Amino acid sequence: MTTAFHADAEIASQPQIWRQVAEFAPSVFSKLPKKGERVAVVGCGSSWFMSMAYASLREAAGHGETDVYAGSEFNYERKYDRIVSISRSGTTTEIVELLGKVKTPSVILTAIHNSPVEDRATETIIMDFADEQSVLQTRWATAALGLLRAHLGFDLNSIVKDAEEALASDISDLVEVEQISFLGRGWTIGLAHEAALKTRESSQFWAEAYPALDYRHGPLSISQPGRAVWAFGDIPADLVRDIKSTGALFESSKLDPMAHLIRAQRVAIAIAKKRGVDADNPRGLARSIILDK
Ligand code: F1P
Repeated sequence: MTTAFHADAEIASQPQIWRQVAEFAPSVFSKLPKKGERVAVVGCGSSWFMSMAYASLREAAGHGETDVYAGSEFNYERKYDRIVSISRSGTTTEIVELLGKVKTPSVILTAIHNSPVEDRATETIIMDFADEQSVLQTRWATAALGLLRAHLGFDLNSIVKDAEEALASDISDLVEVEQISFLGRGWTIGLAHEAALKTRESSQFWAEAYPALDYRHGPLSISQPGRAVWAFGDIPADLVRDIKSTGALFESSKLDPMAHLIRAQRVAIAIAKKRGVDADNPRGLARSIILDK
């Protein structure tokens, strides 16, 4: 299948979307957690993985303790000053229910106006310009994380060039492998999970994700020629050596890790095309998971 997917155009639009996010971000900074607040970040699927990345970055930046939960696994016994939730659709059942139950001040980051989450959250940030036609989340995920990075003081405009480079780079070797394990450290662990989810969703392809140093605790056994290990951000030289000695293709990059994720999105779509799978409509997935009660 060589047809273009909505996801192709959405992935390619990321440099432009990141510029828009950089311009939009200061207008909503007052809705986001203050320095020193104890925060929980929640989301499902891609929105959970972006939550993971943000939580790690926020705490590392000295903004305060920041926990992260999949929407279904929130710990209602813990006390937080604020809940940050991410949901492109604004209709995901776990997030709607969670925000309906808690009394904690909350802010929802969504792409949709007048959604059920908006009624339940204290504050709403709507980035409709980053919404997507594909069921697959690509630019929404990086726009959401980009906004939160901007609030932590990061200049998104400084990595637009990296995004352009990731879009123009050669991915042909990676499209030929039979399996990919994605690795990260700190905030890039969320990116590794997102990259693995992307390849599973879009092309029903075998991909996994681990904190880099944990990869040696067993998962390394699946590494071999014809498979790939993909690191987001820096990983220790001795781990790179151990990975390379298995004969697997090793991918790493000097690009900003969020821009490096664009390469993984492209690989995911290219594999879908190679396998004749409809990347815009992943098997068994809807744009939003709304559970029957
Ligand atoms: C979360 C999510 C996505 C997934 C699919 C279904 O959606 O699980 O990660 O790719 O689109 O929903 P949302 O809460 O961000 O709308």
